[in-house]
Amino acid sequence: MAIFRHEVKDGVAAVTLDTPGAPVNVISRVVKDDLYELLAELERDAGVKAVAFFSGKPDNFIAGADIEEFVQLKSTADAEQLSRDGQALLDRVASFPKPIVAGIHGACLGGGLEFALACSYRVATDHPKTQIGLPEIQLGILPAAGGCQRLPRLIGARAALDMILAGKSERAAKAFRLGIVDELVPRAILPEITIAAARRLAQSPFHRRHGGGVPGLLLDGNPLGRLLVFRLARRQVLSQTKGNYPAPLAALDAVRHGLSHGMKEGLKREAQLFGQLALSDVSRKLVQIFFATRELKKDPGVAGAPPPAEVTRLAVVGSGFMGAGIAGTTVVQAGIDVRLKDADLGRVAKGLGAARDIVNDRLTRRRITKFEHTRLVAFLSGSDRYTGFGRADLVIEAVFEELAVKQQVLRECEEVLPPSSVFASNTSTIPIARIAEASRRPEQVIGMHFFSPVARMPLLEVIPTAATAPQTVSTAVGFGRRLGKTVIVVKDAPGFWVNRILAPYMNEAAHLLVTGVRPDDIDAAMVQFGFPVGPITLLDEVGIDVALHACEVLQAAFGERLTPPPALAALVKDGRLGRKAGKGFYTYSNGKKGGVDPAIYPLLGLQPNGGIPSAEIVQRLTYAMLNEAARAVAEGVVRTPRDGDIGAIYGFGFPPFRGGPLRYLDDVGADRLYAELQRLGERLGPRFMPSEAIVEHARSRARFYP
Ligand code: 3H9
Repeated sequence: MAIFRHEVKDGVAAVTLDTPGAPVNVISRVVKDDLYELLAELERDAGVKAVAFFSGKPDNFIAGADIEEFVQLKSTADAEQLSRDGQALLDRVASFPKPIVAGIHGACLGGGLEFALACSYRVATDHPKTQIGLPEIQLGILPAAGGCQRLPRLIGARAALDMILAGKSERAAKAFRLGIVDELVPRAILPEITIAAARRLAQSPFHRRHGGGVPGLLLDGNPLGRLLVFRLARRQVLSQTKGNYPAPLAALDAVRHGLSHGMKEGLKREAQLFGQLALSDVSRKLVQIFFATRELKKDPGVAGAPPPAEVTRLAVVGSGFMGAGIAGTTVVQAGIDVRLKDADLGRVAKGLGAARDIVNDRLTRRRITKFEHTRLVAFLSGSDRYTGFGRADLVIEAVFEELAVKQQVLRECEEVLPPSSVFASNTSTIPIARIAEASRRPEQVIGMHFFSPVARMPLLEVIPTAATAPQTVSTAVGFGRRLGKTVIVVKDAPGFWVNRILAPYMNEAAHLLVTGVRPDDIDAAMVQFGFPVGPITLLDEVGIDVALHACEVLQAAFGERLTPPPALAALVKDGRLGRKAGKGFYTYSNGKKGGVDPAIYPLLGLQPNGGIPSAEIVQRLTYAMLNEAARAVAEGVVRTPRDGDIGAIYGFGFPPFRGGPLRYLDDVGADRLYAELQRLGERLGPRFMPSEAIVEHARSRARFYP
């Protein structure tokens, strides 16, 4: 079957790209070859005066260059050539003697947008599925089929750098405002308007409007303004990436070089830089994450599971921060009825308000229309009784973290739920099997551990017990995915995966604190390592009381190595619970975090000292985590190292460019880790002693990723 098909009508060739058997269109070698052939044919055909270009995929225009091809690149020269080939093809498109108009609906990303930029004109649908962007930076590369040259020329350097360096995609309306898209239309009339534009351009090629707006013109128009734009962008990149990601700096270089030395030189620089980046360790790691995430999207969570049961109505017990977050996220993402229950109507009202805030936020960000907002809000309802639970396919409890309370809720739910429905607990500390002991149908009981804030955190841990039925697993996994979460299925063991490996890391941060290392020094070291926030800030965000409770649970399960330093309890006793209390390790004023609060020192009974080198902070914290991670993998807490790495990246922001803790462990080397842990253990205590798993890995020279 052909990749391209076309028909000519009244001088316009309407071309459709539809890669047979593929879920999305990507620009692969075959697509490139066929496009050359097609263009030659259209050029020869005197009956063709203009071209209108569409995708045959329902919600995808072109998802970019084929990422599968990057993995096979063996040398920087090959990679540079791949970029040059892409640039040559798009040169052909840009200099085609007849106008080419792109009719865009769905994702138009990376090489897909670069193709559209090479066209003479772009019409896009105003549909939410139409997302336009250059996400290459997220793969550790840069737009290398002319994107670093054409986008700034179209919309100005400032706006182009905003898009390229963030790697974020934009809605079509924003792309229209920026000047990337020339016309914004409802989906139903995309073909007509695109064809009409092609016909118009064939008669008169002058149509352009300049993008970038007034600030764009002022800044881009003169060399001094441009210098300022680049200087600011560089500063911002360095402050965000701490120099850990080479791609944004390379993209800056490619854009700047092109604007200073002309398109031809810019393209050359772009290709050279792509050559270096595509083979870099950082890019390889980020591409591995792309593939791992994609595999997880298709993984039912348990081998041979029946398809998930359909969830058309969710019930949530407990309308606190988590319960409300789950309710609001469900409404926004899945658009189904959600019933929220709590002990009294005051709490229910508060929870419904918080859930509604999540829907409101979508409206404020213009992700939904006012009409959709009204429709979604109507899905939310609440009660202080179990009314409405009789029709719930899934109930998620997010009540107080106490076994007896949770078991009581489970019993009450089972009185009213239909026989087929699934009961899930959002506990982070209680074994699911213990909760299920109160159930009459434990095969339908499971853990669904969301992270806070639910609307923003991308990970969900699903925790079956030995008694959980496979379909209960696939239902929980499928539902989590509908909420837009990346889902890992983990073992019902204390702390599950994320908190289990986070605990020794946080604990070690606390040990450093109580020896007088400054909180901001600890945070700065870990942010420089690549975490989005440091562990002490994280303690303040999570709540020092919550973190301490989680540590105590793990200490009860695993003993001494996870014992938190006793001094932390003094902070909790003082009501110093973190951001939510307006005071923690740091000061907070009007919701804004300030500096370290000196009041913590007398509470901890110490004076800050000169501290220790940041390399040592990093080593102690990360090695404590790696030791525990290896142990948990050996115990089967995660099904694969892939799940473990993705869980750590999406669960608490383990630096993606390091590939996750297990890939990082492979990079450090089990033998080196073993030796260093022994050294730390002798100096700092048995909590550092290498786990059996590390001993075994070091002995057999095993790797998590062979
Ligand atoms: C680039 O363009 C570089 C150029 O500047 C220059 C080069 C010289 N390649 O996510 P989904 C697959 S870099 C290969 O489940 P959704 C995906 O793996 C590229 N495969 O669907 C999956 O396969 P499978 C810049 C790709 O609706 C299937 O399509 N572009 C690619 O949730 C469905 O994907 C990007 O970084 C690709 N480029 O989301 C965009 N894209 O079914 C990356 C998708 O076998 N892609 N696949 O598992 C995305 O962000 C999302 O896939 C998209 C659709 C939003 C498009």
